[in-house]
Amino acid sequence: MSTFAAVMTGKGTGAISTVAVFGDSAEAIIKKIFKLAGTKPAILKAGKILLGTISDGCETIDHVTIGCEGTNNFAINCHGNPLIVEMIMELLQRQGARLVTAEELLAKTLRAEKPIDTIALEAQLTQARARTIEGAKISANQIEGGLSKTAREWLENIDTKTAEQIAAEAGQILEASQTARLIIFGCKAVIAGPPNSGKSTLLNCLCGRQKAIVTDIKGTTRDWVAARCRMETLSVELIDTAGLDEKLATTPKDTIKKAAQQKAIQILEEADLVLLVLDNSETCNPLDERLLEKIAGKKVLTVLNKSDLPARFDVGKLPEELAEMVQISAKLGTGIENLTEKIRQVCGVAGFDLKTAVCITGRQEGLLEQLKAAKSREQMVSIITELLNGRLSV
Ligand SMILES: Nc1nc2c(ncn2[C@@H]2O[C@H](COP(=O)(O)OP(=O)(O)OP(=O)(O)O)[C@@H](O)[C@H]2O)c(=O)[nH]1
Ligand SMILES: [Mg+2]
Repeated sequence: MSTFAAVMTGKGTGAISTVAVFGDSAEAIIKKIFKLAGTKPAILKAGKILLGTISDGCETIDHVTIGCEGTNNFAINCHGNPLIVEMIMELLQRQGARLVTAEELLAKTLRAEKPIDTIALEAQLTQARARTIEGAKISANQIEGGLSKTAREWLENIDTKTAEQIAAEAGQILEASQTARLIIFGCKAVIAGPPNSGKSTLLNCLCGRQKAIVTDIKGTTRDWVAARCRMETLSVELIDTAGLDEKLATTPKDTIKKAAQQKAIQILEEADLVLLVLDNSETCNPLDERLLEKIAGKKVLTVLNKSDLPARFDVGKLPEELAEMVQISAKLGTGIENLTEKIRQVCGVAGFDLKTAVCITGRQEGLLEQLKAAKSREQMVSIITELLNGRLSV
């Protein structure tokens, strides 16, 4: 093993940043670049926190504390200016440390502490990136239980279980994983619909501030506007898009409106959930063909807005796939609690058991897909072994 260094704190300016140094020569490198405050030489004993300076030759880079976390395992806590962090990283590199990502370094330290399977390692790393506490819990539950336990049980019982049984269990895990991923990594909800239906008003209402411009002019929103909000266990990135109207998309000369239309359609492709906002006070809510095409097969919730105005829209005309509906007035803020509850239901997160075995990385999902299709026991053993001991993908 060689020596590795990584910035463990987030990008940008903060009060402090932490740089981890781990590996064979970590102690030797720290001894070269760190000078203890006072006159005594530094004794880098595990469990100690030392105050001093990091220097490049006779030039002081920063006043820091060094956490001696274990043998050849140190945390340099420096000031949070990215320029200072960059100088320390460059110095460490010149001293022979290999610069890696925080995840890679964490994986190396965890593996050095005790033998750990790849699923458990991926779960520990994902835990740090979860957007909600519940998401962090789902990840934590995969370490000893969850997918890690299921995979070990599959191997133990490989002679008694049929390929069909394992395929069915893998299928269930893959299905639950879709919901788990929304809780762990958050949900991208695109607000779409015809012009003037109240999409921007809804965005502002859900995120609690005037983020998007609202006017009574059709085609107000051009570029998309995004805001993040919490709906209990769900962290939702809301994206307000330009009102979709086939006429606007084909208007000659109006390049900006055309571009806005294209962007809105493109954003729909990335949506985990589509909030289709319609105007209850209009007899006609034109449903753009491109919109219907893009939302086919997606989670869709129809939001019938402007419920404070007399009802003119005949909801019976809507196609079957848009029947899941909730009525609100984004302007008055009525029906919003019901809407957020419906969003959680449509996403399947309401009542989700955090102990369920799930995949939390693309690597795991890919292997479970292969397992579903595996025919022989040898194939199944090889896939499950890869699942437990393969290369890390986080
Ligand atoms: N009465 C009533 N008016 C609303 C409601 N929601 C939005 N409006 C009004 O409808 C008009 C259009 O609202 P926007 O939020 O800009 O609509 P939009 O869908 O974003 O429009 P585009 O960006 O042009 O596609 C504004 O005058 C809003 O004040 C509502 O619940 N009730
Ligand atoms: Mg708008």
